[in-house]
Amino acid sequence: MSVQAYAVRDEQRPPDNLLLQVVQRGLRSQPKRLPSWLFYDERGSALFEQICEQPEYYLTRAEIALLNQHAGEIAELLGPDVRMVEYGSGHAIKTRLLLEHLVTPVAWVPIELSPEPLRHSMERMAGYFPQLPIQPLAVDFTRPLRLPVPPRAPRRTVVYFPGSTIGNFEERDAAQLLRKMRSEMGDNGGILVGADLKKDRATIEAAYNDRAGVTAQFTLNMLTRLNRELGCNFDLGAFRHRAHYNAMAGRIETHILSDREQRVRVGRLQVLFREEEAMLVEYSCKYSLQDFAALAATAGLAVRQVWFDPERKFSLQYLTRAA
Ligand code: AVI
Repeated sequence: MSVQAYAVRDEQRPPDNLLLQVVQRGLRSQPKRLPSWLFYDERGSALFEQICEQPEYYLTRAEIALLNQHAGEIAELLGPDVRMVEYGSGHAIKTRLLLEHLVTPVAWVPIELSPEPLRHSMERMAGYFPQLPIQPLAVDFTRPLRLPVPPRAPRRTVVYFPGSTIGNFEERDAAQLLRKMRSEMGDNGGILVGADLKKDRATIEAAYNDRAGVTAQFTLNMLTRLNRELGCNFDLGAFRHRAHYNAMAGRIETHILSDREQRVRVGRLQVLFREEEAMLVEYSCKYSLQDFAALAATAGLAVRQVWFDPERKFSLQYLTRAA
């Protein structure tokens, strides 16, 4: 394994009181909203893995099917001596499928805020690719990055952002993130980004309302986390999950609904929830090819190639600098 000095850098971790500030601000705003990154504590991350296995959640299976079919072609387009910078530390299967086909990759740079998941994916990947230099970064990928110096000069830096996580950002933030990737990849680089496609409402809504109730648990776990980490007193039995497809906006909007009027302690703040009041916790945007090309264009990028899974539910898009 060639993990550079096991260098998990965490100098960009948020200060301890950030969580309270973020939550208080979100619950003071009208309508109430909380950021979706709050889902991902240890239990939330485990629940997300379970979501990916639910029969209704087609995204992960589609993306893997896509890579099974096209990874060779993708690697050919990217060429040899690629430095792969991955936003999010990577689902073992997806990253592995790509890396398996890359010719003499220069390094894999997984970026993940939490050191533990980062360490796990590094260890897994180092097991599969003992010769591959791994240069992990434990930082928030939405912030400006200082990429580690590669072990040799890459022909191209490719930012890999799988899983349709781009869809969890509002349009303006998604464009800003793409702009940031554009500057990180340099003139000759590219971005390989997963984007879930628009399709019939029933298929999309089922994916976020699985029958086993795993997504509902995942959503409500955010409140459990706030109770534990901030000493809040959310009554878990008095809130529920709702995921609705807003076809006009092209996105799933996930809310936590209050079953009754109630007050909740958040630090020194007492927050009033009215009966049926909805708190927004996540957008999951779905794109047409035109939507995504337009988004890329606002970030100075052009779509060079798009691959689909056999059922055309999901896309992987390769973006480079617009001429
Ligand atoms: C991580 N992200 C792409 C998932 C999605 O589909 O928006 C998160 C998720 N939320 C509920 N189910 C899955």
